[in-house]
Amino acid sequence: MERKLPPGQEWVDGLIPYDIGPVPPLRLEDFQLRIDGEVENPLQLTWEELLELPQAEVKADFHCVTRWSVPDLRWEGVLARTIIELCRPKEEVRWVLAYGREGYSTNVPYGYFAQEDTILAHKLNGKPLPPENGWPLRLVVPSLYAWKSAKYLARLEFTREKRQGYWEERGYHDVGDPWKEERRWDSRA
Ligand SMILES: Nc1nc2c(c(=O)[nH]1)N[C@H]1C(S)=C(S)[C@@H](COP(=O)(O)O)O[C@H]1N2
Ligand SMILES: [Mo]
Repeated sequence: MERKLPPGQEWVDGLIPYDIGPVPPLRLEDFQLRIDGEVENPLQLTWEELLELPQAEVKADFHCVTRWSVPDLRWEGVLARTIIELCRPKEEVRWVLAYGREGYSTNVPYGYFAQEDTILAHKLNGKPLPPENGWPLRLVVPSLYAWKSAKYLARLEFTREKRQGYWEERGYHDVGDPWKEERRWDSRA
């Protein structure tokens, strides 16, 4: 079977960690995931509560804007669609801001967040997420470049207005679809 590679990408064997800065330590008993913004039912989930939600598995390729792609990563966790059912975003919601506990943020168009393969992952290839890949929880949006997959996930904020995250403020694309090569805001497909 031939595997499709987005334009301008090359296959590599494994993830190459990228971090904007040091990540504060965390004890699982102190873990909190805030889900707020324009939603009918804001949530604050503990680690135990997260694990009690329906669990799912997603197999997907991972595409970094720096031109490497990793095939067939197996993520396990809670689907974004499960989170959407629980928090019930309002009709006007167009964006989801994902925040890491070290201060990272990224804006994800709601339509991509709501894809069936978007997952809040706590396992990678059958093992707990390695520290450098976002332990204990990361967002994975396989349909977008990897900078949209916020590691060390601490909060999801649903908004109607666009607010940019860390890389978007520095010129990267608000959408970031690898099949359209939406690398920087001024990129041409
Ligand atoms: N919290 C957080 N998430 C992040 C980043 C970051 O610096 N902090 N870097 C992003 C970038 S630029 C990429 S390419 C991927 C890399 O994922 P990896 O470190 O698991 O390979 O994580 C994304 N998510
Ligand atoms: Mo990246």
